[in-house]
Amino acid sequence: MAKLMGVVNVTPDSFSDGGLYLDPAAAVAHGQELLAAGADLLDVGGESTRPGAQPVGEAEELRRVLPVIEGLAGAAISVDTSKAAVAAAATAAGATIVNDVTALRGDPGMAPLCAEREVTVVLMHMLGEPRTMQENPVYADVVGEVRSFLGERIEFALSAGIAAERIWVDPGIGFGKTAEHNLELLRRLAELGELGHPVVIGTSRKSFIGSLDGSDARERLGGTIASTVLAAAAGAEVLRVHDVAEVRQALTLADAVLG
Ligand code: HH2
Repeated sequence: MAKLMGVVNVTPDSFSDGGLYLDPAAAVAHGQELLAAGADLLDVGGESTRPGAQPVGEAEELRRVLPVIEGLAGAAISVDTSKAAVAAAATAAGATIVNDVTALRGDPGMAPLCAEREVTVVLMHMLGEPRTMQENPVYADVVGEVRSFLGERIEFALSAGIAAERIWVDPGIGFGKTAEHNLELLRRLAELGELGHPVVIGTSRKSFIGSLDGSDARERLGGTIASTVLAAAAGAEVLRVHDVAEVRQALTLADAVLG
C-alpha cells in the first residue's frame, strides 16, 4: 500500500491550517495524532509555499521546526525546507528525509548536505517561485515538461552523490499549474513512474479541487480522498495529506478491492 505522509505545518500562514500548530506543543500533539491515525511518516515544515507566500528567514524557520522534530523523535520525519542550514539541523535532530520544493535549486549547499547525510530527498517540480507561480503558468505539454525536469533533477542529484535509491520525485500539484494542468498530471501520473523513482504527490485540500466545485480549503476532503486514491492506483508510493485517518480508510478499501 502507498505510504501516507502526514502534514505538520508549523506556520502562521499555510493555506489550509495556518496558525493551528505554530505552538511547538500543539504541532507535536498533532503529529502524534497523525501517527496514531496511520501516518507512515510526518512532513514537518516551517515555511508556507502557498501561492503568494512570503519567504521566511532561516533563524525563524529553524525556531519553528526544530523543537517539533525533537518532540517527535522516533517517528519517520521529513523536513519540508529549501534551506541547507535548516535541513542540516533537522537531520541532526533525526529527520531522515529532506522534502525540497525547489528540487535542490534553492540553496547550493543542499545537494552536498543531503549526499553527506545520506538522507532521502524529495525532488518536486515547481514552475517559478511561490510568490508569483500562479500568474499565468504555461506549458506546451505539462506532463512531458514535468517529467523531463524531474529527469534532469535526478541526474543532478546523482551527480552530487545522492544514491539513486534515496531519490523520490513529485510533480508539485499546484506549484505553477492551472487546475487543468493538475488534472492532466493526475490523469497521466503513471508516466512519472517511468522515471524509476518513487512518486510522491500532494493533492491534499488544494485549490484545483475547489476550482471544480467552489469549495474552501477546509471543505475539500472528498476531493482529497478521490485524488489520493486515483494517484495510488496510478502507482504513487507516497501520498502527502493533512487528513490521515480518512485517507487511510479510503486507501484500505481501494487496496482491498484492487489488491
Ligand atoms: N505541497 C505543499 C507543501 N509542500 N511538498 C511536496 N513534496 N509536495 C507537495 O505537493 C507539497 C509540498 C503545500 O501544502 P501545505 O504544506 O499544506 O501548505 P503551505 O505550503 O501553505 O504550508
